[in-house]
Parts: sequence; C-alpha cells; structure tokens
Amino acid sequence: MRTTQQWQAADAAHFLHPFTDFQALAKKGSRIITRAENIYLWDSEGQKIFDAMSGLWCVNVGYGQPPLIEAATRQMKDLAFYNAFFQTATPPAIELAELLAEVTPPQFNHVFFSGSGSEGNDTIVRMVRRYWDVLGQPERQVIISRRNGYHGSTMAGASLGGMSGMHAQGGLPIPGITHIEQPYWYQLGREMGKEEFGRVAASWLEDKILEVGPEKVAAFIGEPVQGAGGVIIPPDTYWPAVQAICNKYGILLVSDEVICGFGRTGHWFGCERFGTEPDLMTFAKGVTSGYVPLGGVMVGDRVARVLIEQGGEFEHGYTYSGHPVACAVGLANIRLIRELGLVEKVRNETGPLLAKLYQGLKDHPLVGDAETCGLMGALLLVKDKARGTLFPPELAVGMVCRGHCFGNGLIMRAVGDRMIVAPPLVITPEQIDELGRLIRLCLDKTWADVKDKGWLD
Ligand code: PXG
Repeated sequence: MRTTQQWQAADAAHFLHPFTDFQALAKKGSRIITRAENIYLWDSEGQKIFDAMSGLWCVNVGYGQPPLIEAATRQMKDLAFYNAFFQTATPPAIELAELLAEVTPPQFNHVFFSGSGSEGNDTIVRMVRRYWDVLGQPERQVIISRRNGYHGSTMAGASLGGMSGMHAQGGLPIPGITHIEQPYWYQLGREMGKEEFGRVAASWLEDKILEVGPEKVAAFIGEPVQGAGGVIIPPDTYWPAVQAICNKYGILLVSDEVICGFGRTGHWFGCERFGTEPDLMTFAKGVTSGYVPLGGVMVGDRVARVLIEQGGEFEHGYTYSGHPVACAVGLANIRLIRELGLVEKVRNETGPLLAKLYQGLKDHPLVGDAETCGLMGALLLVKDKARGTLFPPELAVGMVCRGHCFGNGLIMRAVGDRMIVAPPLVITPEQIDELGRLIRLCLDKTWADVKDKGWLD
C-alpha cells in the first residue's frame, strides 16, 4: 500500500478532480479515503470519519452491504454487459423497470435508464421537447427552473441548474431554459410568514410563464428540496401551488428526485412528501446507493402514452442505458430498503430524531436557523441571531466550520454559511446522538474562532 504522500503526489500529477481548483488542491494534497463500513469512512492515515453526507447524498443503505456486493458479483459472472439497443434487453434491466414502476407513484409505469443524474436530466430536456413536437406544438420548447437549483453538470444539466458560477463557464445556459427565484424563505421572505411566502414564491412561476408566453412553455423542473443549493426546504404551501399553476397552463411538471428519491425525505420520493404528481422524475444516486453508477427518468403515463403511441423512434440513448450490473445492484438495493423498512424508519423514527436534534441546536449562539426534512438537515451560521444578520461572505465562516468537521472526524458540508448533512438512512438513534455531539463540538470550535478573530464586532 502506498503512503499518503505517495497517493497525493500521483493524484496531483494526473487526476483532475470535479469542481476543484486544480492548483490549489495539488499544493494542499487530497484526503485519501481507503475504506468504509456502515456509516463510517477511514482515510489513509487511519482516521475514522462519520460520513454524514452519505458519500455524496447517495449511500442510502450504508457501506459494505452484502446483498449489493453479491448482486454485482453474480451479475458480472453471468453477463457483465449487454446493451438495450437493437431490440434486446437483459433480465436485470427488465426486472428493475418493473420494480421501479411498483415503488414510484401510480402515474409512473415506464423508465428510461441513464448512467447518472446529469444524463437523466439531458434525457428530460430531449423527452419533454419531443413530447410537445409529437403533439404538434413544437413551439413549446422553454423549460423553467430555479436559481440555486442543481440538476447536474452536462450542458443540459448545468443549464437547468441555476448556479451562476457554472453558467459563467462555457456559454450556458443553452437556449430555451430560463430561471425563477428559489423558495428560500430566510433569504427572500422573512418579512412574511412561511406559508404566505410559499405561495408568493410559486407565483413567480406564473409570472415567468406569462412573460415567456404560455404557448411556449414546455415544463417546469425542480428538486423537492434543493440539495446542493444548501438543503433549501420550501414551505409546505409551495409545491401544491406550483402544481396548480402547471395544471392551469398544461405545463409538464418534472421532479428531480436525484437526492430526494429512495427514502431521503421519509417517503419513497420527495414529490410524495410535498404533495405533487409530477409527469416525469429524474433519479440516480440512491437507486443503487451509489455502489455503481445508474440514473434515469421515470416517465408518467401522460408522456409515455404519447411517445409510445404516436412518437415513432425516439432518437436518444446511452451505451449504459439499462446496464445489467447497475440494474442488478439497483434491484438488490431497493429490495434491501424494503426489507429494512428504511423509508418508514426515516419517516417515523430517525427523521423525527434528527428534527429534535436540530431543534436543540437552535440554542447555539452561531445558529440562526436549523431545519430538517427526513434525513436532510441544514444549520445557518449567522453573526447576530436576534437580528438575523449574516456574516460577510468573504469571511467564509462555513469553510471554517467545515475545517473543524474535517479535523474532528465528521463530514458535514458547507454551502456558503449553511452547514448541511444527509446521513445514510441506516443511521441508528445512537448514531444520531453521536452526530449531535460532533456537530456541537465543531460549532463550539467555530464560535471560538469567530470570537478570537473579532468577526462579531
Ligand atoms: N440532480 C440533482 C438534484 C443532483 O443533486 C444531479 C442531478 C446530477 O447527478 P450526477 O449523477 O450527474 O452527478 C445531482 C447531483 C453537491 C453535489 O455539492 C451534488 C450533486 C453532485 C455533485 C455535488 O452537493 N448532485
């Protein structure tokens, strides 16, 4: 086994990491993760780390699950690969399609597989536009999404996303994609109640539809809870109002369930938590708990019927659409989620425990807001709780806190000054207590730094 320094040198020499300042990382050296079990990781220095981000929002069943490992091994032996082009199929892809139709809401009976969430959203753009073409309304091209939403990093995914840094590189968004403001109450709506703000934020969709022209709008896409944007949990009034607006103008509703799907919110899919009936859903991550890459699009009956009965050939697909090993792991993963009752556990036990923990964290002097949805949580670090004053962004207080998390064996992410977690769904009540102690320790250390540096003045 190489030493940490040897890994870091080879890494810096050859490996360009995603969303990374290459030169800065090469100087500092990557952290090398070598092993994992349950909800814990170990790095090349032997440090044990509490993985409160489930890898990257994906390892829902935790690490080292034998049924998933065995499913992959068995499938690789039987048939490591065959494609789904040219009128062929493999048993795992067929069986997973069948099982997905079962665990998703009733309007979903068909799936189009991809290799990732980004590819899934590329499929969404092509499918939505194709749907309106087939219906004889080719002018319906425009897809509306939200600022600070995240839908992936391909050309279409990054365009649908509302990340200004991403749009600034590479001439994005592509034509026909436009954005509205996000439903972030703390930033945009604190002068009103949350319920009222939810309705106001939804009304921005109607304003945009009228601005573009309803006859030109194809679809609206959003994450039930914005994940990468900082676990932005909309008021309960938001999604039903969005659904009503989509219905009013006949616009397709797309729920990007890449993070919220497969139990994260305490429901199988986030749309079920927030009471919408989307026409299409993107999924990835939790479908295989990240053990192997897989993504796709659930196609609701409204769209499927048109594409199947009137559409002819849909000229779109990936080499790995329905990859047999990925699908075999997906099957084993969904069966395990069912067997362990993880969705119900999140809804009735661990989700409420995390909510209670976060309610308690509100008394910390740094914490201006603390909220959870299922097993996602966000803490907003603020300068003055009473007034709700934020720290100047250039102080990067969130990064200071993240540094303490790294140093103390906890993976908690910083999105600006929002500290976020999304632990594996197998987390136990005792492990939630452990998470609470670690978070408090890191908040206390950050608080000490902030006072020492005179950042409260
Ligand atoms: N949609 C959503 C809602 C996502 O969260 C994607 C699509 C794209 O999936 P792929 O598999 O192509 O990465 C995602 C991915 C972060 C972070 O910083 C989040 C994601 C990916 C990378 C980083 O929180 N989500």
